[in-house]
Amino acid sequence: MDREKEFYERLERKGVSRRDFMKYCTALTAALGLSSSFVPKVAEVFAAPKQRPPVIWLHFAECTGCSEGFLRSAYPFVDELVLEILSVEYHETIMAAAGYQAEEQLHQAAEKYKGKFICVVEGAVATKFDGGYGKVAGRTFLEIAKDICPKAAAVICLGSCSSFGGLPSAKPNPGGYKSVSDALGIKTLNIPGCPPNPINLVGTVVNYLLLGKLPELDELGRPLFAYGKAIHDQCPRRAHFENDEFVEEFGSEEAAAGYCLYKMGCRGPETYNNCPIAKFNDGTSWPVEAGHPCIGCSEPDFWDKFTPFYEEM
Ligand code: FSX
Ligand code: SF4
Ligand code: F3S
Repeated sequence: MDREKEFYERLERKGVSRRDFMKYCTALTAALGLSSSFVPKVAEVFAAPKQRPPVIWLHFAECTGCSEGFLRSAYPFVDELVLEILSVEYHETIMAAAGYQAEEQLHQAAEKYKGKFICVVEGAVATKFDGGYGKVAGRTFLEIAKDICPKAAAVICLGSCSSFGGLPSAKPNPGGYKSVSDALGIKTLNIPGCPPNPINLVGTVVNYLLLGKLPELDELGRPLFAYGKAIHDQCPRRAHFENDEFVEEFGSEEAAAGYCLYKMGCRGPETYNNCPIAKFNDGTSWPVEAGHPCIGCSEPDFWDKFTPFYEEM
């Protein structure tokens, strides 16, 4: 109870009321496809966590946009997530340790929590020339991935690069970059997007803590709660041009249809993600709402498959 009290006091100091927090938990519960009776339990995962799963967070070939997006997630604040809900043992971007000390931490954590830790991976793995296109501390990404990933209880690929190869694997791909799953021949849970929405990682972790298992996945390893529907099927621009009132406002069906970004090359009909519902930057907006067509950043083969971006499909 004390812990819970402290949690709410901390939130309050950050300008977040209990009411705002409960609103967030309600949205997260709905996003996870759980009934509203789960809302107090979801809140409890944040406020009074019973266990803190150890996490080793690896970085390979990427732009670190995935961590950037995650570090900017408002709820839970990243310090809550790192210190209270998860126990992040190794994360190159945010850990204080560097050099030899950091390496030691990685090896010790992988041994100490063998079979128990969650391995979060950002970035693709170079496979040609013995993995020579990417190294950390003198070891190739491939060596590190082969060493750490099989020791984890689960491997979560955060972002399109680790999930599907993403930008580093775009043609001509001289380093032979591949997804973690293809490079190692293992199954991974994939949270694609360039960058992915942090709420989908939070949802996956909450699902794990709440129900003791990872969420249900599609055939590409993506949690169905987030990637079960096409962008186009949730897009307000579509709702608008199919909406009589909107057609009336625009004067004709044709003019209303012009509001849709399909002719500007929108890949919404081929892209599975929850951007229209979850949105980014604390639910402020998402690409199509901001006036830019979806470029299919969370789909396999994103880049080669969808370029040139502004050509109609
Ligand atoms: Fe890739 Fe993430 Fe795009 Fe960047 O770590 S999915 S290039 S947002 O940073 O991996
Ligand atoms: Fe579909 Fe894109 Fe048009 Fe939205 S803007 S309705 S996602 S094609
Ligand atoms: Fe990416 Fe399309 Fe969403 S470009 S962020 S999947 S709207």
